Order: sequence, then C-alpha cells, then structure tokens
Amino acid sequence: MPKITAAKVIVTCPGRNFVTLKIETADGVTGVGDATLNGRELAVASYLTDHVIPCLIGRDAHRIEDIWQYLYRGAYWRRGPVTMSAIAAVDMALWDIKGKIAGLPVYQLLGGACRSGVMVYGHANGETIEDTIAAARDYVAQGYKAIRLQTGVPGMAGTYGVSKDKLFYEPADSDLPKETAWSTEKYMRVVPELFAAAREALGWDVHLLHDAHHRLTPIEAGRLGRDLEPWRPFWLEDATPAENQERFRLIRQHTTTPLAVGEVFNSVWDCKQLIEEQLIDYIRATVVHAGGITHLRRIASLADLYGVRTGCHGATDLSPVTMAAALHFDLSIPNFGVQEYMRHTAETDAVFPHAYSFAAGDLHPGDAPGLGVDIDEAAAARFPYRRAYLPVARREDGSMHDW
Ligand code: CS2
Ligand code: MG
Repeated sequence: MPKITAAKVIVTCPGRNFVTLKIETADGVTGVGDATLNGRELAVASYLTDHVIPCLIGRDAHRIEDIWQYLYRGAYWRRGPVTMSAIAAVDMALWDIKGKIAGLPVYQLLGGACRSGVMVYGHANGETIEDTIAAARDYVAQGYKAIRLQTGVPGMAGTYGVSKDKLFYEPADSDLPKETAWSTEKYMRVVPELFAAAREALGWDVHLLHDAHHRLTPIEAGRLGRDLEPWRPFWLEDATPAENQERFRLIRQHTTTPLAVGEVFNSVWDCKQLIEEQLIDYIRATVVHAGGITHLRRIASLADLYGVRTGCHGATDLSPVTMAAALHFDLSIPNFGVQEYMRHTAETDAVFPHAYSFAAGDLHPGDAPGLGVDIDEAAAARFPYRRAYLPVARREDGSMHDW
C-alpha cells in the first residue's frame, strides 16, 4: 500500500493568499490539495496542521473514501467551511497521488471524459455599461462562449464585481475589511439596462451571466429575474442568501430566469432542498469548499436526478489546484453546465505550474498523471502570507447588508 509518511501545509501570497496541503507517501509520490478559505486562511492551515495531519500519517493513501468518512464522521463537529475545506484538501491530494500511481489523469479514474472540453465563463467588469461591454467584447474576441457581466451602479461608489484591475479582479484587497455602500433600488435599475445594451452590442450567440451576490430579498430577486427575461440570461447567481433554502420558492414563482447558487455551500445537505424541489438550475458548490472531488460527485449525482446542472465556483481565491481538480470533475460528470474561470496572475501561475489550458472558450485539464498541477515551494517561499479581507457592505442608512 502507498503509506502516507508525511504531510505539510504551505501558505503563500503570490498576489493573494493560498493554502496548499502536500501529502507524501513512502515511495516518494506526492499529491497536492487546495485549502484556501478567503479571509480565514490560517484557520484552515491550523486545522490541517494541528488536527488532521497527525491522523493521516501511516494510512493507506489509496483509501480515499474511507479517509473522507474518517475525517467527516470522526470530527464530531462536522461540516462548515473550515472543516470541509480541510477535508477537500486531503481528498484532492489523495486523488492526485492515485492518478500518479496509476499513470492516469484523474478524469480517467472518475469514469473518463463525457465531453471534449469544459465551457468556462469569464468576468467582464466595468464602472459603466460601456466599459463592461468593451470588456465583454475582449472575451468574445478570445473565443469565450460565456461571460459574466457586472457594472458600477450610478450614484454608488465601489460596487461589488467592479475593480480597477479588469483582468485580475480581486476583492480581498485590504488588511481590514473595507466598507462599501449598497442600494438595492439603484442596482435593480441598472442591471436590466446593462443586459439590454449587451444583447444589442454582442448579439444572442454568447451566454450572459450575472451575480447578485446574495444582495436581494426573494421578491426583489423575482422582479430582477423577470426584468432580465427578455435578454435571456444564462443564469442569475446568488439572488438571495440560501441559509433558508425555501426562500427560493418565491423567486421561482415569479421568473423563468435560470437560477444558480451554492459557492458558499459546504455539503450536500446545503443543496438538498434546493435540488429536490427543483428550485435552482445550477449548483455552484465547488471542490475546495464542499469536501473535495469525492463529496462534490455526490452532490452532482443528486443534482442529476433532478435535472440540475453544475456551475462550479472558480474565482481567483480558488487556487490552480482547485481549478485543476474542478476540470477533471467537470469533464467526467454527465450533468456539467459551466465552469467559472477568473484567470490567475502570472505570479500565481508560476507558483502553481499546471497542465490545464484554454482554447476556444473551453478549458481542458490535460493528460498529465494525477491532477496535473504542482506547487513550486521555492517560488512559494518568496511570497509570505499577508492578511487580507473581503469588503463588507452597508445600506445607505449605515446598517449592514450581505456582501
Ligand atoms: C464571486 C466571488 O466568483 C464569484 O462568483 O461571488 O468572487 C466571491 O466574491 C469570492 O470568491 C469570495 O471569496
Ligand atoms: Mg458569486
């Protein structure tokens, strides 16, 4: 058996923070897993170093499902973003090791490819509608088949989804949370204008997406969804917070705009009611925050029973290790929908050399054995951890809103 003999956590900040787990077997085979939890990175690093790694030493790296069950059921205080990101990192690293030992890319171990490539969507951001459309045109020129549109809201500074650096949008940009302002009324006026202008400029052959980032009540979401219907959005994402899953019933009653949710979900239990009642069209749970490839496959299988497709989260705070793992998963499941793809900076790509590549609107994980991604530890050491927070949002009267 490939016995686990060592494991360590590497924290690095090549432009933004990443937490990576590296597991090693007696034969010297190594596997990597992403454990990054934006703004709470060191909590997962400690969870792994202090509480998980000691339990891994001596175990059989081939027993992926058993180790998953051991870490999930054995923790007693289970679920939650910290625990599930830590389990995800172990799971990714073990799939990586299994693939390397088998000499096969992980997607082959998951049943093989169901499609030729993974359709991705890029982020078009702009202060104005014109700027957003100009950014979207760049994506079309690069071959993207799907684009997320976010625009500044007139009369409000610093809208979510819009940043100065258009290519590498990174919201976790200050050492204490920035305070941003929010007005639902102003926002709800500008989004339909953005979509009308985008269809006029870009035509109907490109998929257009939008993220409301948990900012609306169900009835507001129903109204926005209905206002967007003429422009046929691919999806409206995170229309409302989903702790209370039945909130989506009201949105469904009022709009046929497809709904996506789940980037902050950690387990199949967070998805269960939304999927079983067919309250959503796309589930956005992701490898790193929802327990790894092993658990995400379970979520996708449940979703498939109800005609719900996947649309995994893929923002820049998910490292290239998660991106690689997501691509193997996306390629292998029947009910894949779309994959988010925010490009990493050149520094990040240098720290995490990877086999995946982009062509004609699709990503492909490549055919290197395992996940096809690694961490260059010497390069990682040049970028020490820097505390960085996501912003918070306040309504115009000063009260807190969901960010
Ligand atoms: C966003 C993310 O990509 C998305 O859909 O919601 O940018 C999100 O804000 C960050 O991943 C938070 O860590
Ligand atoms: Mg989102």
